[in-house]
This record gives sequence, C-alpha cells and structure tokens, in this order.
Amino acid sequence: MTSLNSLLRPVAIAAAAFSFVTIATAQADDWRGWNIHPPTYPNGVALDQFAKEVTEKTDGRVNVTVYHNGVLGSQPDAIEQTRNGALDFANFNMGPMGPIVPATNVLSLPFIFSSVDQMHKVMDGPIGQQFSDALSEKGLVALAWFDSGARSMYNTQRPIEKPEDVKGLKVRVMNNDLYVDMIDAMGGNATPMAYGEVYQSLKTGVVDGAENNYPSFDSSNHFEVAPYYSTTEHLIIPECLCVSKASWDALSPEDQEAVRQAAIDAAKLQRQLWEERSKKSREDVVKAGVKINEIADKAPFQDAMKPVYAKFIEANPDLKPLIDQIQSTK
Ligand code: GTR
Repeated sequence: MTSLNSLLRPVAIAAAAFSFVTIATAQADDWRGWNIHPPTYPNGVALDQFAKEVTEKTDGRVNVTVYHNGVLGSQPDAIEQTRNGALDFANFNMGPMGPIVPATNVLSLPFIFSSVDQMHKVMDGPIGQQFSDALSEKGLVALAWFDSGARSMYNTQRPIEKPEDVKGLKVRVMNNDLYVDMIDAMGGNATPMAYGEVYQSLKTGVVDGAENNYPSFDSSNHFEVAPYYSTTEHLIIPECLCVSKASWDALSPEDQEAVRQAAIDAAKLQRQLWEERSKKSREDVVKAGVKINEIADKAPFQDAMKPVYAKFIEANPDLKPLIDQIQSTK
C-alpha cells in the first residue's frame, strides 16, 4: 500500500529543488543593458567594460549583459523600458530624451555648446547635476556622461555650404520636435525616424539626408549612400550611462558604489576611444569616396537658428536660466 508520505515525497523534493532554483536566481541579479551601436563602437566597448567591472566588483551579485546593435528596440522604446525597470541600464543620447524629460531639450538646442570641451565642462559640473536630477525624477539614474562629438549634416544630393542649401531636402532627425523646427528654419523638411531605419530610407530616397557625428555616419554605413558630408556641427549632445531607478534602488549601498565607479571608468574609456574613432572614421569615409566640405564660418547657420530659440524660450520660459548658465560657462 502506498503511504501518503511516500506519495508526497516527490512533490516535496520537487518543491525543494524549485525553491533552490528561485533562491539561486534571486541572489544573482541579472542586469540587461541596451546599446544602439555595434560592440566595437567606443560606446559598445565601454559598456562591455562596465558590465565586466560591475560583475566582478559585486562578486557576481549583479551579473551584467549588454545587448548591442539596438536588438532590444529603438531608443524611445528603450527609454520607456529602462524607466519601468524592464531594462536595467542603457547608453542614451539626450536627443530623444527631450519628449520625456523636458529640461534635457536644452541640450538639443543647436549650437548651445561652443565646443565639445565646453560641453564636458558643463556636464561634469553642477549644471550637469541639474540634468541628472531631472532624469532621476523620471526614473533614470545618470551615472556618467559619454561623448558624442558634434553632429553635421550629410545627404545624397549636394554639399551644404550655407543654410539655404538645405532648402527642399528631406532630412531624417531623431525623435524630438525641436529638430523639426531646426530643419524647418533652414527650409528643409524633417522626418523623425528611428536610427535603424535611416540607411534604407537614404538608399530608397524616402529621405535625402540626415545628420550625425563621424563615428555613427561610418558605423551605420550611411556614408555608402549619402556621400556629401558638410561640417555644420550644429548639435553637440551628451549621452548618459543611465541605470533604471528601480534597479538602482534594489542595490545595497556597497553595490551602488561599485556600479557608480564602473560607470565613471566606462565614461573615461569611452571618451578616450571616441577621440581616436572620430579621426579614424573621418579618414575611412574619405577613403570610401565621401566628399567633406568644411564650413569654417558657422555664423549663418547660428543666425538661422534664432527663431528656434525664440519659439523654445517662449514655450519654456522656466528653462531660460539654464540656457544662460550653459552659454556663460567658459
Ligand atoms: C548617434 C547616437 C545614438 C543615436 C543616433 C541617432 O550618434 O550615439 O544614440 O541617437 O545618433 O541618430 O539616432
């Protein structure tokens, strides 16, 4: 006769095994990170180092994997997922952050920074902290700032020497209405579009042009289909290494410190690799036949942006002091 005891035993063993598995997974927190770029891009290399350092410094309590090439979705999707904790961290360009964290729109104003060095000075100091605070209110902990150089315009049609040359061009922009105003102000037609769709759109004529820094122009292969690159350098936009507030709050203070330090180390590496990669990408695209025209005098482009500033300040008077603080940082 089968006793009740022996009937229950396998169930008990299975339950014990199950709870062992749940305890084991609960102990190691598996973090997933989003990266839009390939793993060999400066940001990809830096994020992989971040993953390794966090895993090591937390003795595996936080076990980190980076998903490169935007396989986990577009940036607007990834921002939402990181905010709600479905993703644990990401490297975000501040451009598409504007619709969610309005203060960050200031960073998307054309020519807001006078140079990449000035951008770093601003972002690494108390003004940068104001942006971190604004991000934090929306569920994102900005631990460090990456470099993204200066963005310039490129297209399939012609060199751009002056703002009027943009007239009639369909230009892909990142997801933010400010960039629609920016292209409008030069007489072009802006199309907000996910990064991953731009290559095909340039190739098939859905858009005539786009704008980006040399490393992205190169790694996305846009240079193959849009051979006119004009150094407008109209946008200098920082990028964050941002952790989901939900994931951050679940860490012990000790592990938070390890993650923070790893992010700072990652940014250091990224900025160093960025310098090298920018030079190399420029050389490589020229070798591949891209025609670069250097625009020495940016004043006509800066003047063309006056209506963009006027509209922005009118709609966001509370952000005017932040604009002034950035512009007066030398
Ligand atoms: C790159 C940036 C990406 C993404 C992309 C774009 O320079 O690093 O995060 O914003 O531009 O144009 O969408």
